[in-house]
Amino acid sequence: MAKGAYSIFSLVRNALRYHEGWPRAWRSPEPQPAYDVIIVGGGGHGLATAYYLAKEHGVSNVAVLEKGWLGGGNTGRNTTIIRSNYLWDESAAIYDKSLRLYEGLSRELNFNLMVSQRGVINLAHNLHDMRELARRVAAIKLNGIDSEILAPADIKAMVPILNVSPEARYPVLGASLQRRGGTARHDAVAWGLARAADARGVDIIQNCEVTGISREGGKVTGVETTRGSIKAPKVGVVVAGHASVLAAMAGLRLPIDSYPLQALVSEPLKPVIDSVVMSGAVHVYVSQSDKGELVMGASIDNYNSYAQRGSPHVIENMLGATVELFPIFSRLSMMRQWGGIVDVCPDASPIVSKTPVDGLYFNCGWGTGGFKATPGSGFAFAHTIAEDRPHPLNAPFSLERFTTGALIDEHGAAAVGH
Ligand code: FAD
Ligand code: PYC
Repeated sequence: MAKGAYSIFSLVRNALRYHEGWPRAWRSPEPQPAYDVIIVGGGGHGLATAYYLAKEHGVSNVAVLEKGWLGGGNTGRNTTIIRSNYLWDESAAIYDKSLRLYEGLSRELNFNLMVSQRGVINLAHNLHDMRELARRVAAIKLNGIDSEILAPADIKAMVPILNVSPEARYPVLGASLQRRGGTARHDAVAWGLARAADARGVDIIQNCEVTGISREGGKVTGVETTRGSIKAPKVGVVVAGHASVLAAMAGLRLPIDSYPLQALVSEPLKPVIDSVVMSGAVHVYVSQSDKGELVMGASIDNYNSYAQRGSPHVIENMLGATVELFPIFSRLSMMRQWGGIVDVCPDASPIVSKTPVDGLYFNCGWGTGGFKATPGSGFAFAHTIAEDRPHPLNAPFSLERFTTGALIDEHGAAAVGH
């Protein structure tokens, strides 16, 4: 029977059983005493790393240890925007690899990630923005990535509810557009990767917090957890906003600052916007989910914190700017607000790297923009761990760049205020 027909049959059968009896998408094993590789962090990047370790390198004696639930960190808290419109060649390579992987991932995982390439529009509000935008579009195109410049009339045609009047408080002078950019359903990404990694033999262990990183003679030997000691000659740490905490467990200090980043969703509306609109200058990004809710986010709160909340004044300012740009939102009610802790490097680029401890690898620093990088990051990090050397995609993102000075400044491409 064709797979599609089987899925429909299964859906109907389970609906008639009041949705009781669905098989689990992944096992819930007890931790084993030892593995070939331990991945700390069950977000999208950790799960993608485990999936590609098994798929690309035949390394499946792997445990993913997650202190809470899968995708409960930034993976399940982000605003789901995917794109690859980055300025520098190094970033373009890894983010576009990721976008290309996303384009085929629902089919590969046989799991609907709801990838929607509806176009990402980045607004320019002043002359400086326009000059910067022209430079970026040219650089992006030189890397073979789709990018174009829109005039206000083109933007209005794509987003009729946007106020492009020259009288507006934040006048829209133009925009860049990446048509291949869009959104993907964040928790589906975690679940699809988890199911596929589990099917290849990876143990996914939730409610298992890593409390220590064990070392002997400069080599990693395993981890201490709330469920006991687990040995492994290789440990990959992928814990986003908690990277510095885990690094300290191994006696390392990372050039990372952790900040809250907030997002919120509105009550559901009929379809009003069918692309993603971002404004780095006024700190607003908006898209509409399939349920009709507007999904919006702000810039980071500008103080360090591990509290997944954030300050009201940040979203108050962001909503003020949103209403200036989209006057029809003025009487809309917001339903939910939350925060995630993002890990920001001085150059707003990630760290995907070996460390001075043999067998210990870190993948972090994706800051406000790592959801789009999930498959690409996992692909490159799996190679780094399996081969004990970086993949060409992540070689520029090693820890050494902070001593050599070969920084990759992507503050502008982050498109979210830092
Ligand atoms: P996470 O999903 O945070 O996973 C790390 C996991 O590690 C967590 O589940 C955590 O519980 C676990 N962990 C931590 N400490 C331990 C420990 N000691 N032991 C075991 N487990 C531990 N990016 C985009 O590209 N597009 C967007 O639209 C976008 N919007 C965002 C909006 C918001 C509000 C936020 C907060 C972030 C946004 N991002 C966006 C950034 C993106 O969400 C992250 O860069 C990305 O999801 C990081 O994935 P991860 O797997 O590395 O981290
Ligand atoms: O990187 O596209 C992005 C993004 C959008 C919202 C937060 N980060």
